[in-house]
Amino acid sequence: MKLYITPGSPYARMARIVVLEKGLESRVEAVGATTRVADSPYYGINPSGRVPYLISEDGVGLEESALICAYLDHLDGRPAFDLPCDGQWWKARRLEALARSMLDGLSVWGREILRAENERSPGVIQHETDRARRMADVWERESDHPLMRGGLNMIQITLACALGLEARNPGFLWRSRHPKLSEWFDQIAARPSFTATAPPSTSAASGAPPNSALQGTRKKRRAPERKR
Ligand SMILES: N[C@@H](CCC(=O)N[C@@H](CS)C(=O)NCC(=O)O)C(=O)O
Repeated sequence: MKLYITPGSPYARMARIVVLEKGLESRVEAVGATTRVADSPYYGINPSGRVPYLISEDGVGLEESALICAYLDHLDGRPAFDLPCDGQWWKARRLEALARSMLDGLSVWGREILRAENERSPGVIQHETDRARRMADVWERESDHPLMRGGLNMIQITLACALGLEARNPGFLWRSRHPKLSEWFDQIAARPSFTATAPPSTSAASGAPPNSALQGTRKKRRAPERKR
């Protein structure tokens, strides 16, 4: 099987983590894809141009991190990361949706700061900065949930890949006001599958909200957090 990835993609990281956690390294080859450029040869493989993308054992291409993770997790007939099917199912799906929501917002923010400086939208960056802060508040409360403390599952993988974007976005400073979440993240980030897939940091891009946007609302905002 071939798994198309980029090193900085949190969605591809989810699939890479499942590969490592399930011991599938010998069956899944990670292949670097060139995304977000005109005429990339990768579009001939995956027309959407997104990663992750898995060419499955029977040669069928799969898109979407959740689907790819589930496919890989089920290969041995003993899925480990599925959410519980009992009375906990809706609660688990709710948490998974919250984690996905945070990840999606952070990805929009990350994409924005990778643009050339004169093409970045201060409004988008501010909006995503605020969303990320609110979502970190939610997770500070939810990180005690038994599903977040028990065995590794898709909720935990999704949230940890979202929080791991601190390496890609210097403006994503969530730790100091979220000590429980920070402790939760450090534990999960120490797993070998997480350290092996840690995203490269981007020092060139500034993830901080533009000054003008901060100044316009300064009275309502708390001081920006410092990264530990
Ligand atoms: N919903 C998709 C999102 C995948 C996604 O947006 N991947 C980004 C990288 S983080 C991408 O490939 N972007 C390339 C593009 O937009 O052309 C998933 O869960 O797999």
